[in-house]
Amino acid sequence: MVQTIQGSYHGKGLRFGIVLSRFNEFVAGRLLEGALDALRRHEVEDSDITVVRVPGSWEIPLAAKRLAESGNHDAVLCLGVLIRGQTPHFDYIAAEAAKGVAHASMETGVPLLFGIVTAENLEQAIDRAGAKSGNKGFDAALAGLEMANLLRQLPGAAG
Ligand code: DLZ
Repeated sequence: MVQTIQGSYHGKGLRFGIVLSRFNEFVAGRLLEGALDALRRHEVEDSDITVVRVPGSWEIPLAAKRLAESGNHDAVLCLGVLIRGQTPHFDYIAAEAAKGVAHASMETGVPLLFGIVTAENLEQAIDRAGAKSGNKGFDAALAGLEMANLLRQLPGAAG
């Protein structure tokens, strides 16, 4: 008999951190709305959600790591919007943000979810923040719920 372990989407009693980049705030704000909508629909209490705002996506990993290290969050959602411009900035920031979030998650053992939109232009970014292509904030929150519940069942879980 195959044993399959997977996380549910139950949110009651779970505590979430959200790190939100202020850059491209018009779109980033929609990611936050999407994430909060998903968490609330799954019975996460507002009092169990902490939102931390940082200047840009470059700063997300450090703030997310601090939240993860605090031991006060079952998962941390990393939300930001990177739009390719005329300079190589985009590639540097996107690569380091992705690496940084992955690293911090592995180091702390806390699920850090990658909800940073990387888009070629504003239209693509808007599409991924609640228009044509879903909402990456909502998706990150669902993944966070699932991972938080999954980790409770895997070896090494506290309690
Ligand atoms: C500088 C910069 C640029 C050009 N573009 C973006 C972007 O599209 N999305 C984003 O989240 N942040 C951007 N930033 C800001 C950097 O992430 C960072 O905040 C600054 O370089 C200061 O360290």
